[in-house]
Amino acid sequence: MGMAVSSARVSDSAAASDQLSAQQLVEIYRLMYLSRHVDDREIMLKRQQKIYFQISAAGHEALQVAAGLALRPGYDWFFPYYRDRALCLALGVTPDEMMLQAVGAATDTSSGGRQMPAHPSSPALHIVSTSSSTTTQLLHAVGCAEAGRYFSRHPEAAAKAEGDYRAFREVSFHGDEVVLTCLGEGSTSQGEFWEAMNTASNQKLPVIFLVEDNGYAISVPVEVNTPGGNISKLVANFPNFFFAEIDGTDPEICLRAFQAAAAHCRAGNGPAFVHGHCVRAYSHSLSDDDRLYRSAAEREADALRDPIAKMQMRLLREGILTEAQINELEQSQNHLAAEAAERALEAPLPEVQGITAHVYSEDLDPTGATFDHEHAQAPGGAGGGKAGSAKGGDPRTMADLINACLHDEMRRDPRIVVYGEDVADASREQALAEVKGKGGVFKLTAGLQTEFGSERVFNSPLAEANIVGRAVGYAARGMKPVVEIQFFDYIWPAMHQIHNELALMRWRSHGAWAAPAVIRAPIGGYLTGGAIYHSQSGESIFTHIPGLRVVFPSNALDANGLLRTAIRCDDPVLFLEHKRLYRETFGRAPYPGPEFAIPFGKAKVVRPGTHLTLVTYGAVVPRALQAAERAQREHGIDVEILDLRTLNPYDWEAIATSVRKTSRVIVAHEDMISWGYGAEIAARIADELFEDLDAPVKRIGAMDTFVAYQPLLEDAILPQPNSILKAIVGLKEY
Ligand SMILES: Cc1ncc(C[n+]2csc(CCOP(=O)(O)OP(=O)(O)O)c2C)c(N)n1
Ligand SMILES: [Mg+2]
Repeated sequence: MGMAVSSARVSDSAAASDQLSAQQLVEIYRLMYLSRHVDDREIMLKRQQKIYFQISAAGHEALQVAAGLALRPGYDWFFPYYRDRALCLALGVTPDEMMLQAVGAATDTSSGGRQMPAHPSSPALHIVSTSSSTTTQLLHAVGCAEAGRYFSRHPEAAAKAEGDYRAFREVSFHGDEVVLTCLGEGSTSQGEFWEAMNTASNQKLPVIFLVEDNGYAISVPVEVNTPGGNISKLVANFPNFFFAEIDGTDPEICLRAFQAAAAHCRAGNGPAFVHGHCVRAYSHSLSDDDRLYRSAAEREADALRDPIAKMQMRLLREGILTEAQINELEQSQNHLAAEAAERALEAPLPEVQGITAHVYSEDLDPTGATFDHEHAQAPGGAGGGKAGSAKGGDPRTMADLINACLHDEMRRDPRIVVYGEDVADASREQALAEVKGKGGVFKLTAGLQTEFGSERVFNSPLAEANIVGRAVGYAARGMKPVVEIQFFDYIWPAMHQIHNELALMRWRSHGAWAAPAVIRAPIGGYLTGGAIYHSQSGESIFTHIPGLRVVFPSNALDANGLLRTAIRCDDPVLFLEHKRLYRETFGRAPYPGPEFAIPFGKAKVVRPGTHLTLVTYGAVVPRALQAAERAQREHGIDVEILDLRTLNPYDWEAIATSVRKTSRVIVAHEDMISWGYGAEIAARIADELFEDLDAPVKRIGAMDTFVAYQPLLEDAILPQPNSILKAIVGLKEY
């Protein structure tokens, strides 16, 4: 199998024709052998129950070492997968670092004992923390490449700034750096593979996709995952790519391919796709036994293609090393691995007190005084969105003040990019000479592209995982993506990225990496006709994700101040905007100026009262206010209403203070009642405030079903002022 190159010129042909020196060949063999031996050493430790998991690069070494040697650690960027030991060794990760991760040591620099072995991370080498999820890393690589391009075109954006996340996000860029991301052939079945290829191709990004094709995805052979059995054939029509399909067991062929791929990328011609046919020399992992599903003949045929054996034969055949010299070299590498293992077994173990370290940023606290401009407003300046009005003026809607905040923050911080479905004014810029522009299906991003240009405000493909996955890559590189999911109802394709990547990046890398992006999502019902797929709630599914901040404002001013904090803070934030509240008369406010921020975790007493506490948020706030007015008027019941404003973190102190005062409490929300957000709050009140209660904790929420189209049904499904009033009266009389 030779190297088949198509679709692009090979600009690095001079390098490609150079002979590799004997010294280079020996170094390649050394790295390949070291990788295999670290694997073998780990397998021994696993059998002795001194480590707890093992997955090997065996059979992939030629491809990986070649990739590592063709690229530049600490200059280029790397998004590997869980089988990339040889790549990491070639980039400069040490056997010691690998063994420390295998034992789960406190001094495991990749994760502090949190991730399995072979899940590397190294800020110095630009290896971004990887998860066990197959293929999520590809979209991170795409976002990282976009960020690199952005910084090289806007170097001023890289400047450090105090007072927000930028103080803690290092930025480096060169203008011609390449991003490598790796995956197995089975993983090309994942939608995110195609989503990443789409954007890399469309935007001509300098990303090398390396498919390490060992013919199996655990026990599933390639033809089951890939129609026709060859991924290269399926991707061949993507524009702008350099393609190479190669014998991934021959490091020299591999090196040529990566040199050519890197040259194509560095020259700005687009991405590259290197498809290496290798072998899986061992089973999938030590938890797998391939004799259960592979014939002996097949396994023997693979053994004949083992890259280590082949390379050793070559060195002997070409007289580069004698048998004695090979033995000597191998012994020296065996020592390295053995000593690394010994040191790791002596290493200190992580302290249990440290378990929750790095769930959130420890540098910038979004609940702190930095963001408290609510009580001491900074002087206003020019700003305020499309109108560019000064602070004050007529009361404006929540939609207006969110739009104003986006304008203000984009003016202030050149690292912000805004993208999502339909968020641009018009992707075909020339149309803007004669049309007003779209600016989001709810017009929340209106005018941003017109003011800040198409590099900072643009439409994404119709693919939610693409939106969030790229945001992880952007943010890891130091940018601030403020992305939109068009409807909360369609956030689910992005769930994998949110749950396993965005929110976890910091904790799993023990603070080395973070992805402080903002996801804005219109949520909720009460729309009359919104029906099942435009009325969904579901915030508790996201408050159940450690590492993710969840914000849910009920009025224009809060939305403005909380979005500012979301954008400036150093944590990933899900910013939920209730569609019904976007343009309501309720909760309008004058523009508060470009520095107005509200800290997270601070509830607001929107109606003081003495008889009963009602804890709520979002679109239930105005409905609860209506119910409370009637309770006062018709029943003489004085209800205190707390608007939580942020759901993670939430203001326990405010809840406790109010409940201690009233001794009766209802938790009300629009989402379904069972397993809803109120269940947690009610349980905690019952647990910690039991002595203060004169009645059971009550909950109000939607019926346990989706929201129906017919308004009669919608009204019955969602909580209404009447049902809230009934609950208030019932609880007061309890
Ligand atoms: C999203 C996701 N689904 C399932 C798994 C479980 N899993 C781990 S590896 C693997 C097979 C991957 O095969 P391939 O992409 O060919 O890579 P290889 O391990 O062969 O190098 C599966 C199904 C996972 N880690 N992530
Ligand atoms: Mg495979």
